[in-house]
Formats: sequence, C-alpha cells, structure tokens
Amino acid sequence: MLIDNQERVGNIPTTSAWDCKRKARKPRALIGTIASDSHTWNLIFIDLLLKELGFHTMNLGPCTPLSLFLSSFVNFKPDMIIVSSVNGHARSQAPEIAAKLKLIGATSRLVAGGKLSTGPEGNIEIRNELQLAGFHAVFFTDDSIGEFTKYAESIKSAIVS
Ligand code: B12
Repeated sequence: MLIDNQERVGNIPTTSAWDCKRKARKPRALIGTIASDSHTWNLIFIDLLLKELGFHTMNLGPCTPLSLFLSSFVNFKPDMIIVSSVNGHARSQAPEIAAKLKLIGATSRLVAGGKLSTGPEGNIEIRNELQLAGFHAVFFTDDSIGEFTKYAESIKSAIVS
C-alpha cells in the first residue's frame, strides 16, 4: 500500500500502524534525463534494473522537460530521482534540475549517472560540480551499475525495514 505524503507529514499514525504501512510499501524511483538528451535505452535499462530490485518506477522518457520532473516529483513522491544522461551535456544541464527540485522542497535522494561528459578526463570535476549543485550521488565509471545497485538497495532497506 502506498503512503500518501500528507499522511506522512500531517496526520502521523500510531507506531504500529506506521511500521506496518512502511513495511508494506515499495520504494519509488523517478527516472528521467536532461532536456537535450534523446537517448532512450539508458532510461529503459535503469528502469528495468530498479524494477528488478523491487522499486516502483516512473520513467519520464527522453528529452525530459524540467517541468515534467517537477510535476512528477509532486505527484509520484519518489524516494529517489535518477537523471540518466549519455549525450555528454549533463554537466551544463543537470544542475538546473537539482536547483529547481530544491526550490520546490524535494528531499528525495538525487542521483546522476551515464556518460556525463564527452570524455573521461573531466569526470571527477563533473562529479564535484554536480554534488555541489545538489546531487547526492554521481555514477560514471565502468562499474557504476554495481555501485548504483548497492546504493539503490541501501535506499530500499532504509524504507522497508
Ligand atoms: C543509439 C544511439 C543514438 C540514437 C539514440 C536512439 C534512442 N532512441 O535511444 C540516436 C541516433 C538518436 C543518437 C543521437 C545522438 N547521439 Co548517440 N548513441 C547511441 C549509441 C550508439 C548507443 C546508446 C544506447 O542505446 N546504448 C544502450 C544503453 C543501455 O547503454 P548506455 O546508454 O550506454 O547506458 C549505460 C551506461 O551509460 C550506464 N548508465 C546510463 N545511465 C545511467 C544512470 C545511472 C544512475 C547509472 C549508475 C548508470 C547509467 O548504464 C547503462 C547500461 O550499461 C551510443 C554509443 C554507444 N555504443 O554507447 C551513442 C552515443 C551515446 N551518442 C552520442 C552522441 C554524441 C550523439 C549525438 C550528439 C550525435 C549527433 N551529433 O547528433 C546525438 C544526440 C542526440 C541528443 N539530442 O541527445 C555519443 C555521446 C558522447 C559522449 N557522451 O561523450 C555516444 C557515446 C557515441 C560516441 N561514442 O560518440 N544516438
């Protein structure tokens, strides 16, 4: 059963009812990309991976408008938001997503991953920039899927246990 945000913040249930509902719900993940990126299979890959890990997912598709990220955050109330991008423009376009989500009070874990730049040399700088912009985790290495899987599992266990 999904827990409505209103119920979480406003009308706090008794401990036993709360525990029961928390154990019952799946973690939610919102998946999208920067507005210029038309690549699709990266999004589908992350979507399927998270479904396999037990997440309830919403895939916003390629060239995700920023406004769709914001409205979907409000409606879907994700525990984690993933910005997956491979066209090399995440460095310049992903920070705005973090900034606008912060403005509307989003507290979800915010993650970026994929081919974030046009070469491997700037990746450390890009990770630092994106973390400064508000991303909690940035994945770009060859073993990023393994690291990301562990990260997602830690979010899931914080919610369901
Ligand atoms: C298919 C493809 C296209 C298709 C996309 C069709 C579609 N509907 O998806 C088309 C022809 C439209 C296209 C266009 C372009 N493309 Co293209 N494309 C590819 C290609 C060949 C395969 C991408 C793919 O589908 N891979 C399959 C998926 C499953 O893998 P993936 O995307 O790599 O994602 C993996 C990882 O990146 C990672 N990952 C992704 N997201 C995340 C998120 C997290 C959190 C984590 C942990 C991991 C992760 O995990 C995934 C699975 O391993 C790649 C080259 C390649 N072999 O990778 C180039 C590539 C991505 N394209 C590239 C470029 C430059 C372009 C264009 C700019 C070309 C141009 N001049 O027009 C345009 C950009 C269009 C745009 N506006 O974004 C470059 C990007 C360069 C960079 N980042 O340095 C690549 C790498 C080709 C290259 N070597 O130069 N492309």
